[in-house]
Amino acid sequence: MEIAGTKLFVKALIKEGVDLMFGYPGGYAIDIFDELYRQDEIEVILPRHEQGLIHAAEGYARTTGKVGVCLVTSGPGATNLVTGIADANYDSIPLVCFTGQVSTGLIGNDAFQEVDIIGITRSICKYGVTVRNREDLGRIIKEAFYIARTGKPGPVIVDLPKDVMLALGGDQYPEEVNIRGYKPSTGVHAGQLKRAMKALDQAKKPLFLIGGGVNIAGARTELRKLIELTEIPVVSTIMGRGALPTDSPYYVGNIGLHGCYAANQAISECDLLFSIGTRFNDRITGKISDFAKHAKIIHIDIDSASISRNIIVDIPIVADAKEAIEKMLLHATKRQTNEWLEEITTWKNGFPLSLKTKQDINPQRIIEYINKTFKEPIVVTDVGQHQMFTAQYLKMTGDTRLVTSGGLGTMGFGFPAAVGAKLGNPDRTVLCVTGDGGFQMNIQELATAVCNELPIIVCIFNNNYLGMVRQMQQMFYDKRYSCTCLRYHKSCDKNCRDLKKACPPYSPDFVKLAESYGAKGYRVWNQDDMKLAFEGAVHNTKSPTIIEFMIEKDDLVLPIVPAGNALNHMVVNC
Ligand SMILES: Cc1ncc(C[n+]2csc(CCOP(=O)(O)OP(=O)(O)O)c2C)c(N)n1
Repeated sequence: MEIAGTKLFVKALIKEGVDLMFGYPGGYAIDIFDELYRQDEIEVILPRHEQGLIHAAEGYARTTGKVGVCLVTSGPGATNLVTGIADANYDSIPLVCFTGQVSTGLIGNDAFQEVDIIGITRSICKYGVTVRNREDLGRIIKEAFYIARTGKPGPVIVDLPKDVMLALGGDQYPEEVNIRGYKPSTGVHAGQLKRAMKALDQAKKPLFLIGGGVNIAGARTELRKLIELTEIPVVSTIMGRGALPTDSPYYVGNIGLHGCYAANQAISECDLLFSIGTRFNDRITGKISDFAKHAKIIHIDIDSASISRNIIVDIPIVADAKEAIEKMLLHATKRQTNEWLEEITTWKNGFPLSLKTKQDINPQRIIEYINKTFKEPIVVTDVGQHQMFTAQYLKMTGDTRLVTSGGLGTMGFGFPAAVGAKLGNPDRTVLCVTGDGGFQMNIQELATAVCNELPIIVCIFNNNYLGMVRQMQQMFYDKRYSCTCLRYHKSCDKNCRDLKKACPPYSPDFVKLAESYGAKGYRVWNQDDMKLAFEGAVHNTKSPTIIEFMIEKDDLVLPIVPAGNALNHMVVNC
């Protein structure tokens, strides 16, 4: 039987198990939306901006393990996805993004709303293709889902010209894929694993470094077993947080630019670094020549291209983290790590994480309240100081999740990603920790959250500044606060260096703004307000609650490794 491309599209999505997707229509996607209108199996969520849409798809994918599906129109609809595509690519998030396109005969003609989205995104996605013939449609969609979710997951873009979608063709959707040149590796090289385990046995100061790959592979249980068995200490990247509970006696902390003292010190002093599922990006290595300089390095990663790219390793193993850890469990033995653990404890006790602030209400207290109140929440952050505070203080036990833009560091990610996370996890508490800057980047998604009755608790850390950049200016640019004050008015002194000056309030008023969308809003100045606001939020089960925390304007995220320095050259106090 011959059916239109649009009909095959819907059939394909159903076959792929898609029950929820994110869409924003337009002239070159209208026929597909028309087809989606006629069916009941796939729910289509309408965010208010395509950037919000793709971050929502990311939040959904990051918290459900399913592929996030986007459908937008051509031209501006497609270009509005670009930041999210890059974001998903860096953090290895499986997405299939369908973009409308002008008819094949018009491609290359500078037609209305035509952009070469495949060309634009070539360097920031796992795979991208324009479907030029109706007969290729089913195969390409099948391949797109397969590529997005296998190997190192990532975003795939499928560009759908209007005439292809309207053309009639076969109704078959393939059952299997066979892609020449794409064979995601499976299996673990036994010889390499043996070498790695031998090195682990010989080390006096062994250390595991856990990256996001462990969480993506769903290898938490296996990792937890491995650490209990070996008693080897663990440091993590932010993306690897939660793989081991933060209250485990073997968990040291995050490493990197804003890593904790003991973790950065442990990297610098260990004699064997066993890293799993991280690509050693510059934010975690600091000065490369000094990174783990006393250590033999073992690296397990699913992506062969990330091995020895930034850090030259001694024993490379290309493998899925879960499979590799399962194999390690067969050979692992308890290690004598007491002395090494004691050394680490001395660093931990000597330089615990703390925030020097006199204010009653501050980031640390807020996160501690969250730790105390919510059982295994999903905490989604935006990007900035609040993100680092969350990464430092959030307790991760059980299935608590931290969802954050790790690789690209995308402001505006947090709130829409929380929308996607809540849609994918209706029964779990979803909190979004964001800044007054970042929240304003995708504030329009309040409408999406209200319309879909999503009771997300949004905690805005309002310091009136683009705090993370302001911190760098304060510490390293002699307090020249160029373009970081969100209260700046054209009548202001351009050279103002007074962070705490009493200035007229900025706009918007977040409480009124929440109310204008049909959400709830609270402003919090002290701990009593905080308690009331959170209690109110818990009872508000049909719409988001915005809690605006009025925090200090000059708080600093410490420690910090100043640019170009080795990890053990941290500024701990200011
Ligand atoms: C899209 C985007 N633009 C700019 C930046 C650079 N940047 C990183 S953090 C930050 C400040 C964030 O300010 P805010 O959202 O208020 O959070 P805070 O740091 O104050 O907690 C900026 C501008 C970025 N990461 N992403």
